Amino acid sequence: MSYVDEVLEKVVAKNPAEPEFHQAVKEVLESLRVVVEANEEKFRRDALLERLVEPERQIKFRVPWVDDKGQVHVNTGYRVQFNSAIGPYKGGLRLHPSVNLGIIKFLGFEQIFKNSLTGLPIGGGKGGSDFDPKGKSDREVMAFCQSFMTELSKYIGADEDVPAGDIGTGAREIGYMFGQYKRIRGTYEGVLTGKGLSYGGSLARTEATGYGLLYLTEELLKINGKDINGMTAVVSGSGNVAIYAVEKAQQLGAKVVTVSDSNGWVYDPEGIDVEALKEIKEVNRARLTEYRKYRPNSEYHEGRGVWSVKADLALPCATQNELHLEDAKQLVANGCVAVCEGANMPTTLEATEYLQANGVLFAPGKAANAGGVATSALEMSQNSERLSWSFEEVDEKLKEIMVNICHNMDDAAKRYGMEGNYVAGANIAGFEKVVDAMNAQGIV
Ligand code: NDP
Ligand code: 2IT
Repeated sequence: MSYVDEVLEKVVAKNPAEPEFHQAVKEVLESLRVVVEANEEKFRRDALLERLVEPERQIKFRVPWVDDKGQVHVNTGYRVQFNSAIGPYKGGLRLHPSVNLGIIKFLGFEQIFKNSLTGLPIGGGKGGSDFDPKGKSDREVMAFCQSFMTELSKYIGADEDVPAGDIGTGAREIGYMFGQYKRIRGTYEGVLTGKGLSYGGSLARTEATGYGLLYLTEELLKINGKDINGMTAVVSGSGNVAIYAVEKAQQLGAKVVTVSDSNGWVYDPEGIDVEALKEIKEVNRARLTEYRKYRPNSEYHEGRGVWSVKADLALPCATQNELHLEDAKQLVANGCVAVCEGANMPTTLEATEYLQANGVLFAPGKAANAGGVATSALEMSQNSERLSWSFEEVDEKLKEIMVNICHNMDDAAKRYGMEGNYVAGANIAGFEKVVDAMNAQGIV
């Protein structure tokens, strides 16, 4: 049996009931086959792939907190410190009822290669909890965040592990967590990114993932002889990534006609009103049903449906496995030319294969959404030098990083005879640097 198949079997046997983790590992290892085969003897002897798929450390802890009525709740907290070969662990914290160890491991595994692709010195990690911030008062969210950080603070630090936002974790949660870390550890340090501007945050971090997605998309279209200006786009999600993806897509001349949340989706034939979206989601923390009050000519539909709308460009920006084979077929039938992932692993393996087989340009999340973590690393740099850069300076660096990622994944795919396969290109380019660092540091 080939080394890749052997390790894939072991991962499934050793980590039962973690389908998302299996999926992420399968996608990466399958596309690394050529690289692994070229080094099979050495990699096997060094158990390189076994070390790559086994987190360096997994922390799981109890998070008790009291609601506004005096009732105690218990959630589970996680931090998976996956790989520190190229830098301190770096990656977000997801707060969503669906969170379990397998979800955090898939996200942490993806983060290793994503962080490597940024070219910045950050290792891979991820954390979170099955806590649901939706419908909670600010005080309840604070109570949860303080309890969560009381335990997490034992394992993180500016040079050890630097968490940030993800689904359900935004500026409010990062603020409460930062305050509690400082109070417990007594140090004022860049232990979290995505901080507010008044206490060490970076300009452009809020916009970074969505903007970065569009910088990469624009470049990808350009190297394939296409222009984003004038295209119609469908976006899923209506959170941090989706909002700034819509904003930048519009700035680049595309018309975005959809957004969604977990209850339903909006179709606005005149183009999404991004200021209305910000007010609904960032200020009022409301549902998308509110959108029609701002734009009476738009439609609201319950359930899923974004991928059924005719568009040149599809940008999934909500969550994992939200774009299925049937959706991919509809996109292709409607003449879609590119799918670029703002979320982590939003496209199923079958849908990805179908899109690629039908000539759709497909940029995987670990490349396309790397702008968020890249700008987090820029926030770390600013914290280290105790300076703040201007919006333009950060945005310019972000753009340069995304354009580089685009070319690096394109070049890596070409080097291995897989031109146009950006999944393989991103995985190979990310893997090469991590493996080089792992080899240099011995068996650890
Ligand atoms: P937010 O919490 O700000 O927004 C998430 C959005 O996705 C909401 O509209 C939410 O709807 C929707 N959503 C979440 N879970 C589901 C679900 N199970 N089914 C349907 N819709 C869902 O998160 P972000 O925008 O930060 O994150 C979105 C994606 O981008 C995630 O995959 C995240 O891992 C990834 N990402 C985020 C980065 C960042 O910097 N924030 C960086 C790189 C990737 P609802 O409000 O109804 O739950
Ligand atoms: O998935 C991701 O890259 C993030 N949620 C951002 C991580 C970070 O450390 O900024």
